[in-house]
Amino acid sequence: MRKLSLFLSLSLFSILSCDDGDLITVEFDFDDTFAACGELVFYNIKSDPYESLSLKISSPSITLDTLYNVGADNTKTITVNINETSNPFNYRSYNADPSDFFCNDVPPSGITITNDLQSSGGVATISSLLIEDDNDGIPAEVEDENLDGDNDPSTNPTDRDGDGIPDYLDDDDDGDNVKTSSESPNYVVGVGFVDSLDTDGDGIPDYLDPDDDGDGVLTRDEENKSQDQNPTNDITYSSVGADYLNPDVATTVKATAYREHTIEQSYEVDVQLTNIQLPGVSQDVFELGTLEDSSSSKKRYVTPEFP
Ligand SMILES: [Ca+2]
Ligand SMILES: [Ca+2]
Ligand SMILES: [Ca+2]
Ligand SMILES: [Ca+2]
Repeated sequence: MRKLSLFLSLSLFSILSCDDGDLITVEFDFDDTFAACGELVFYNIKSDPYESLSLKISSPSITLDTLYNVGADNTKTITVNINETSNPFNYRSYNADPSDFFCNDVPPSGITITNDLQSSGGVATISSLLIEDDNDGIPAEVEDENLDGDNDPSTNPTDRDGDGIPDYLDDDDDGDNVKTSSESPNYVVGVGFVDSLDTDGDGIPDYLDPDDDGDGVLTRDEENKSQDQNPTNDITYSSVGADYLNPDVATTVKATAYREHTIEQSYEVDVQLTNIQLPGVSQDVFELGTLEDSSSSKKRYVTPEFP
């Protein structure tokens, strides 16, 4: 939890005193995540005591989907002018838990606002960042050979199977139609790769080896039983297992396509307030925090063009 602080003048609150003349510090103890609802309210609530910070944005052009619609660099920044009519920012205190106060058409009974301060101005800067990952168990920075030395997997990206999807987003890194997560790369955070599966013992781990059993037939072309771009269900000898891991079965039934790839998307939306003007408050920069909302996790699906 990060503590958010406002400097309030003695004329408004007489809670703490300090040596800086007429300024005092009040710590609100709000969490560094906030919620969203409607079109569009951001709010951060806390208990003990019951308080909220909220920013309403009344612009049809600004919705959560707008904020997720990032540019080619996976970022977006929007600024909103805070005012007392269409885009109000409020600090409120309550006599009871305000959890149901926001996002309800019918205001809950039994909750009374005991103090309501509204900013007469200021600017809200909303910053969006999209982070994508293949969720294959290997961290993005480990999947990139970093040939350009900038530690950014997205620049000059490594693409070892040449399917057009960089390895850090590719859930089938060797393009053999067996997902990396099913090829036992065995990456342990803080340790590295531990006994990555290498079926044919050629020094190339299965997740990067297009011919896992070393029988001369590409794994993706060991489609002997069902031609469904899935070598894991082609089993001639049940006592041995899948043909792509059995060097004694070397029959070529060519794959005709890549499998669909899934790319996980995570949107981070941060709101920073500058020059807010609550009565008696003087604070240049104020972090509302990071949005916590189920809509910020998405997926996209890509099926690379087959060679
Ligand atoms: Ca990968
Ligand atoms: Ca694979
Ligand atoms: Ca191998
Ligand atoms: Ca093979």
